[in-house]
Amino acid sequence: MQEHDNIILPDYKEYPPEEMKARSKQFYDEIKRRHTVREFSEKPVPREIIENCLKAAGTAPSGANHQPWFFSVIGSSEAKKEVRVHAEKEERAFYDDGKGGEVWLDALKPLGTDSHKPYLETAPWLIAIFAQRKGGLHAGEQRKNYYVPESVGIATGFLINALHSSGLATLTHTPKPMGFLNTICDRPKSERPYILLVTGYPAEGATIPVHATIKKPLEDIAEFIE
Ligand code: IYR
Repeated sequence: MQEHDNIILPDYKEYPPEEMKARSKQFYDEIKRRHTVREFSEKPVPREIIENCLKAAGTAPSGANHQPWFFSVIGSSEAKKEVRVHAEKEERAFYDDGKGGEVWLDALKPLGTDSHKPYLETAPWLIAIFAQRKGGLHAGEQRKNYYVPESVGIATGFLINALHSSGLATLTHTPKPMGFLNTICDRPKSERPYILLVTGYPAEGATIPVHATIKKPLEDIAEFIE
């Protein structure tokens, strides 16, 4: 077996059970206020906030700790417009030219989405999240990465949580295919565009679909085998 070093678990905090109950409830109350938003304000968001949220995302667990993610943060009007033009082209094929298929489009009806994606230009930041098939822990390495979709999914969850906690709204957008993001962001072919995360302040009077407010109750999503 290869040599490895350990250190004492740093920064762990144990709380009394009563405090744990209160903290877990507080976290739930906070995260259940998160809703996907499709109407964004143009109000600028300081880059430092996004940087902190990305640092939080970067602490996520990952296969072999290779951290197989890359975040291209798009803030210029020109680049956002380019993203919108390409995304709407794919969305027109999906919604209007039959690519989505009847069953899928039917499932989306309660959301009321269509091929128009004005928020791709309105929101101050678009975060293109890439999944790296190759990389390793250190810059410049080309080692194989492991559990890539799982790892990037977890990091994306951390990022959404961090943005929400900071007071920002998000939208997980996934135009298909998203290869145009590699070109716009100048990322190599070995990186797969994973999600385009739109973030900013919600527009004044922003609405959400009633459908999105329905969350499955605990007994439908979990069981305890005791
Ligand atoms: N990417 C399209 C379609 C879409 C697909 C699913 I699954 C959604 O939950 C929402 C939308 C769009 O963004 O409109």
